[in-house]
Amino acid sequence: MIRKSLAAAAVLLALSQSVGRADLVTLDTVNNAGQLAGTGQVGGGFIVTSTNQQPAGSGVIQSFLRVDQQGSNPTEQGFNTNQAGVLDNVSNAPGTNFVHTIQLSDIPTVNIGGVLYREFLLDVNQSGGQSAPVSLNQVQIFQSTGDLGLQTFTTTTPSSSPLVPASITFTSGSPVDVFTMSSSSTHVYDVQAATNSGSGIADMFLYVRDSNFSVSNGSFVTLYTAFGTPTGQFDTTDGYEEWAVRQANGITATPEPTTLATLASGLIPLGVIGLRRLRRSEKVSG
Ligand SMILES: [Ca+2]
Ligand SMILES: [Ca+2]
Repeated sequence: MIRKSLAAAAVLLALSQSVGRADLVTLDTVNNAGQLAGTGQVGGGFIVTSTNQQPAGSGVIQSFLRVDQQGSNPTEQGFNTNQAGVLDNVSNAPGTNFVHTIQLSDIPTVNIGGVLYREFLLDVNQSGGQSAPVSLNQVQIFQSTGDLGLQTFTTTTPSSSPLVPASITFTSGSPVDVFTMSSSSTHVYDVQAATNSGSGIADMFLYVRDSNFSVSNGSFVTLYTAFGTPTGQFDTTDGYEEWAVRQANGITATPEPTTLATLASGLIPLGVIGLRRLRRSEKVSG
C-alpha cells in the first residue's frame, strides 16, 4: 500500500512539474511610471519602463523593426532582417530605414544602479491610447555572424491554456540566444505598453543586461518580438509596433550621482526623470 501511494505521489509530482509550470506575470508600464523588473529564461534580469521619448530628428532614433497584425489578427510577430516577407514584418522595403539588420555596436548601453544594460526602445501604435495598451509577450535576442532572415526557423503558437508564449527557434545559422523573456517553463510575461498621444512618440524602454552580449558571438543582433492575445491581455490593433535604438555609433548614458543614488534606493520613473538627466559621453562599445 505504501509503495502504491509513493508511486502515485511520484506520478502527481511529475504531472505538476510538466503541466502549467509557468506563471503569467503582468508588467504594466501604463499605470506604473517607474522601473518594472523581470527575469528572463535566458539572460537573467531585465527592466521595462514607460517613456515618452520623442525622436528629435534623424540620427537620434534608429528604427530597425516594424511588425503589424495581418488583417484583424489579435497577434503579431517578427524579427529584424534585410529579407522580405518574414512573419508579420512590415517589409515594403526591407533592408531600408525601418526594417533591417543591426550590429551590436548600434545598441547603446545605459548604467542603471551600477549594472550596464543594452537599451531598446518600443514605439506602440494602438487605437484607444492609455485604455487599450498592447501586450508584449515575448522578446528573444540573438547574436550571429549574419542576417538570420537567411536561415530556417520554426515558431510556436501562443496559447493561454496551457500557458505557452510565442517563440522562435532557428534551425540553421547557429545563432547564440542571449536573451529570452518568456518561457512556458518559468514565466510568461504580459508587458503592457500604451500609445502615447501624438505621432512618432515612443512608449517604452527595454533594458537587457550587457553582460549577456559578447563580441565573439557575432556582430549581428536580431530581436524577435511577439504581441497580442494570447498570451497577453490586450490584442494588437491599429498601426505597426516599432523597435528602435537611440542614435547611432553608441553612447554611454551614465546617470548623475544623485540620480544613481535614487535609482538604487528603489522605484523611480526612470524613463521620465532619469534619462532626461543622463550625461552622454563617448564610449567604446562592442
Ligand atoms: Ca507610440
Ligand atoms: Ca498596433
